[in-house]
Amino acid sequence: MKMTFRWYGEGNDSVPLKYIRQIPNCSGIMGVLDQYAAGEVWPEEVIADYVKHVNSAGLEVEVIESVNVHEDIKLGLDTRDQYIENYNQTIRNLAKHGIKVIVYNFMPVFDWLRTDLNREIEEDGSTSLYYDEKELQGMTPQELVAKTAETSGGFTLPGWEPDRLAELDKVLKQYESVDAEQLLKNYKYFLEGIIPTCEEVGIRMAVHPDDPAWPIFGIPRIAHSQEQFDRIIELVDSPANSLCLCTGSLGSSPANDIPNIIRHFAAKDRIACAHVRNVKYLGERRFREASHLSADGDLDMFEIMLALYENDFQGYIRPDHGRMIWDEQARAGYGLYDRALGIAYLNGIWESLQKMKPRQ
Ligand SMILES: [Mn+2]
Repeated sequence: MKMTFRWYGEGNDSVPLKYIRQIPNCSGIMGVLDQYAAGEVWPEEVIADYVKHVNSAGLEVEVIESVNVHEDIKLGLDTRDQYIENYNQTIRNLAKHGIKVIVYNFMPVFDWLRTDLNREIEEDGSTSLYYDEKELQGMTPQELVAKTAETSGGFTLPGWEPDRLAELDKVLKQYESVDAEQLLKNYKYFLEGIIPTCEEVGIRMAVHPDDPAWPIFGIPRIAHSQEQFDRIIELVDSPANSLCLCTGSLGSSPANDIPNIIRHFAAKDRIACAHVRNVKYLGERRFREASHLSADGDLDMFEIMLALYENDFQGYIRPDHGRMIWDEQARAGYGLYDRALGIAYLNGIWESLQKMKPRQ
């Protein structure tokens, strides 16, 4: 495995590349050019400069997270063909500069979603991201967008790009006629349009699971269980059509057995990258994020790393959302300290596995 760290770009991240380079075993970043709206082509010269800049800090950038999918593609509108062609051009441009994996998601309207970005954890005074379905039910989508923006501390949030939510009322209306089966058909059309390009240039697409792992506001979601991912990888049967196995997103539902899901898809070589973090259940569809340590949450991080190790996982891995600790001011979930602790911990598990349990 290759250990990496999510980074939002110069001037857009509280963590400098220099600090990331100093985290033990961290060889690269999962990067993004978020100045481009969904549907726009990422210009080759801008990608070239970006990769050069990251490389000059002693880090690789072989994973991009994310290239957002235009809403018209998810809705299956006539305009989708142009957006798919633009996506293909971005894939080609990224491949020319060493990118191997593109993370994306196929969640309609909203990406990941929480009801509180700064929930205090009483035991230790840190804060973390928090979700309560009951609170969500008392809010309109518009109210949730407003609250998320107000409490983000001035940082832009991935998946909450202004362009994505600018036409919220209109887009919500458009989805009234799209059910889960139609969404899956639109998804197939998208994959059929881009996977041949990926195969040609050596890029693997990695779909991120829905977060949380169930439909919200009555909008369909189709990527949050083993069965659903089986359907997705069969839409176009190619290693280029792979998963970003996010333990915390899938793990928001106790119904998902994460180590088993990893074993299932790793054996098929369909995990291109992994986000590894923990989650703490507080009740029915109510959870908060925890430190990476198994004992602090409800996921067994040893079993998760073991499942990757036993399947000789060669992909990219990164810690995921951390708590905000030591008075750090950063983008919610994406401070330096707790994610660096997460890496140190995952490194420790991996080293123990290597020394104690040689692969058969
Ligand atoms: Mn994730």
